[in-house]
Amino acid sequence: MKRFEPADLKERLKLYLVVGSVNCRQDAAEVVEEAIRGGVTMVQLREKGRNALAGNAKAELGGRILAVCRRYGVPLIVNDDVDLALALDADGVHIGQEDEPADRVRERIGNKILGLSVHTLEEAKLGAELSADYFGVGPVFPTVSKEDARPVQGTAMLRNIRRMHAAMPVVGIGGITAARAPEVIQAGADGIAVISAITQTPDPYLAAMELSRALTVSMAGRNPQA
Ligand code: TZP
Ligand code: MG
Repeated sequence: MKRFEPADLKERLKLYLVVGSVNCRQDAAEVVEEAIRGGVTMVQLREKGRNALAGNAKAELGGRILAVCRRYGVPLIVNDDVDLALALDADGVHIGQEDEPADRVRERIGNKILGLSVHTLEEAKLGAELSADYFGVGPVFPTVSKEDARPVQGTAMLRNIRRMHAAMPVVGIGGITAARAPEVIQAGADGIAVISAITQTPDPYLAAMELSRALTVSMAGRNPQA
C-alpha cells in the first residue's frame, strides 16, 4: 500500500515548497513553518549549492524541518539523499535524472513517495515504468535558484506530459510566481513547486498565502478537458 494514492498526492502537490538553508534569509525551519501557515501543502528539503550544509548539520536541519512538517501534517520529501530520508523517516525522496537510479531508490525506500524530475516524454515514460509517484517538470520559466538548470521549457512539456500521463501527479517548477501560476495550472499541472517565490521574500507567510490564493482561483477555473 502506498502512503499516498495519486489523487491524494495531486492535492498535496498544490503548493510545494522546495527549500534549503542556502535559499533562506532566515532560519530554514522558520521559513518552512511560516510558509505552511500561509498554505504550503508539501515541503522538499533541497540542501544544494555553494555553502550548503552537509553531514550532521544537514541532518540536524532536516530533523527540525521534519518536526515542523509533522506538527502541521505536511509531507516532507528529501532531495537526492536516500540515507537522510530513511534516517529521518521522511515521507519520500526526490531525484533528478543524474541521481541514484529510480529503481534503486524505490527498492530502498519501499512505499515512501518517489518524486522524479523529467524533461522529456521519454524520461516520463521510463519514470512511470520505474514507479515514480509524481513528476517535477521544468524549468517552466527562467530561474535564478538552480545553476545547472536545463533550458527553459515553457508550459509545452507540461501539457505533453499531462496528455500522456493523465493519472500521474505532476508539479511545475522553475521561476513560478503568483502571477504565473495560472498558466502552469492551465497547462495541466496539479500544483507548483517554488523556491524563491517564498524563500526570497521578506514574509514567507504572506507569499505562500498569495500563491495559494492564486492557485485556488486558477484551479476553480480550470477546464477539465484542457
Ligand atoms: N529545478 C528546476 S528549476 C529549479 C529546480 C530545483 C529551481 C526553482 O526555483 P525557483 O526560485 O522557484 O525558480
Ligand atoms: Mg538532483
